[in-house]
Amino acid sequence: MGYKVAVVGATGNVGREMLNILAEREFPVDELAALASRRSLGTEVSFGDATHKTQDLDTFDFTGWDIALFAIGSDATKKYAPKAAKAGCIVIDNSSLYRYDPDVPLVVPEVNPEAVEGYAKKNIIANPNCSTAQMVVALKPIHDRAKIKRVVVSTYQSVSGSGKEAMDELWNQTKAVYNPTDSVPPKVYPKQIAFNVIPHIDVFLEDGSTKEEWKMVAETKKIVDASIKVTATCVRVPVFVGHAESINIETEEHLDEDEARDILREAPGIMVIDKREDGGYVTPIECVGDYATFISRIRQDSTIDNGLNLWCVSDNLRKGAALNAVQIAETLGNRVLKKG
Ligand code: 11C
Repeated sequence: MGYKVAVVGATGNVGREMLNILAEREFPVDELAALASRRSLGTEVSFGDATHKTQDLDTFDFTGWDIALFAIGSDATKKYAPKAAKAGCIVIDNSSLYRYDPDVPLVVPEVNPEAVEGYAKKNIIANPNCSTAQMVVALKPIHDRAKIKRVVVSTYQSVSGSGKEAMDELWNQTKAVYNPTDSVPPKVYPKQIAFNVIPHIDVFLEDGSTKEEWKMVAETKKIVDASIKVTATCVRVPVFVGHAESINIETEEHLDEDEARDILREAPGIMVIDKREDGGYVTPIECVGDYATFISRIRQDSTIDNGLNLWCVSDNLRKGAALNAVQIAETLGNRVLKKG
């Protein structure tokens, strides 16, 4: 016997990936509901070899459903997640709405799988922001060995993190650069994204940081260890899929770069590609469609006593969103629900 699973926001970038990954990983689904807003009603989505017509989220009754994977914005989540949770269905939510709620676990299964057991207070488990998810997978094994004191991270984030409209904006602006009569003014982003980089993701906060940067700080503390200090600069780059991060790590104990490479090689969810030669590292375009968090350019930071630098790349729609959500469902299944 398996699970009755609903995917909420089944026609979006992340919802479609959730359906692909549930099928690819053979999650034990007995019954599937692909839910969407009225606007996308009746759209067909693929689940393995089958095709499902989307059903109306607004009128759907979650009673008797085991798990709902939510991939809709915070406003819609606020309306529908409590309804599903109250009906007894466990919500795994990809929005930022519940991430900082002390009664809601925020889970990356390679890092804090045990946290799923705290789901019952609200019947909700939160999925972190994509840029946090891949970073904490890399930080955890280093923290366990040498205790991380401080992290300085700069991100290079792809436009798929802002949805399909942003991908279209990059595509159309890129074409327009070669055909200037088709000028495409910025709409999703505050400045042109084609052939440019923009040091601004999400809204500005009072201290001059952005919400994306704040999320990396707050979520790392909740998932890994509240004592870790993080400072982040988040940048949008003209890449369709795949986020990259340059991470500088200061540890309490000394960790040699070779040992760090070995530890990362053994760690769950990580693939180390680190040859000190032309092309001996991973770039975003190579990680698309993959499950792993790729680590390259591991080296000592000789400006401090105990410092390491590394380069971290992952598919933001997979490890950063849909894959992590499905892994949470798997962890919940193995540790708590035990069906299938
Ligand atoms: C981006 N990280 O790349 C964002 C997208 O809090 O789940 C995901 C936002 C979030 O724009």
